[in-house]
Amino acid sequence: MVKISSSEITPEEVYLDRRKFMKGLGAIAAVGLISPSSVLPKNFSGGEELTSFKSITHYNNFYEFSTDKEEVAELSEALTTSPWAVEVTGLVEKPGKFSVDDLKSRYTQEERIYRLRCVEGWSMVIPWTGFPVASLLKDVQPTPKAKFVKMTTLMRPSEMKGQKSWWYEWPYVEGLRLDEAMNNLTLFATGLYGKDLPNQNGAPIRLVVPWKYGFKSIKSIVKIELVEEMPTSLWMKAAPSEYGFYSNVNPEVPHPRWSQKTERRIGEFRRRRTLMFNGYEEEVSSLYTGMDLKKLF
Ligand SMILES: Nc1nc2c(c(=O)[nH]1)N[C@H]1C(S)=C(S)[C@@H](COP(=O)(O)O)O[C@H]1N2
Ligand SMILES: [Mo]
Repeated sequence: MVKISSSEITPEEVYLDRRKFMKGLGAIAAVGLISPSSVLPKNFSGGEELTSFKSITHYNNFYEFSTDKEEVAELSEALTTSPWAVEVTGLVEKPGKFSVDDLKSRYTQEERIYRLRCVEGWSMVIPWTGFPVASLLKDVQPTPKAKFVKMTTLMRPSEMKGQKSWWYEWPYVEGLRLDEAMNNLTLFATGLYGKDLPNQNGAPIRLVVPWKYGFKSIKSIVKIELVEEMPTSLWMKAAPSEYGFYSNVNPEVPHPRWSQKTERRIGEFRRRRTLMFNGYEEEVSSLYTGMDLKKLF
């Protein structure tokens, strides 16, 4: 028998092996011995092939480190992610500061496979680990006045060299309408491929909103604020004619400088068609009834 040293096994292989194992458990669950939901990761990608761990962790947009996607992995090693606290504040009955360890033990960590569509026209399929944003929001109890959730990335130019650039108004800010944040798909990710979240992907905790362009999924969050008015994101300030608050994936609404009809799945050669709401129409379209979808961007 050929021995494989553990250093030759990629995280991807370990993960896929574990999933095979869990599928086995799923079969046992089907005969009623254990509950299937406790062992099978939820797949919201339509069974599409996962993007490789290598691509997910070496082709990154994280402007706090660099605007060069291939440089982010190495530069982000400088980030200290422990200890890390997330402050929840604003229009809530129960504000508080939560350590990431606390959040991870308080809320069951689920696996969710989502497509990620960047506004630049590329996409990936990523197996996240995390918990619904709704779980945390329910616990802090938003007051009736709260209409939006504003989220902020860490500000630490000593470790995030990109924050020395004057092009952007740091720190990175993003936001959702409260009902968007409460949607079942909206996730706080704390890991991917069954491992802790790599720094370049937004360690130790980042937002994932799979029906919106990737820039809405803010990384390395330190503050969550419930507010009455629509927050202004970093991208709305940087280029108001190009980036709006909603930014739902919509193949019919071109970016001012390029079409959004197609995308390149990382690892594939031919472009594929971009789907309305990135393929999550069934889950989220009711959030926007009565709104002009062409204007959302
Ligand atoms: N704080 C912060 N969050 C961010 C970004 C960023 O530059 N800074 N880039 C966004 C963009 S444009 C995309 S496409 C995704 C990329 O996530 P990934 O590197 O995990 O694939 O993160 C988003 N979140
Ligand atoms: Mo992006």
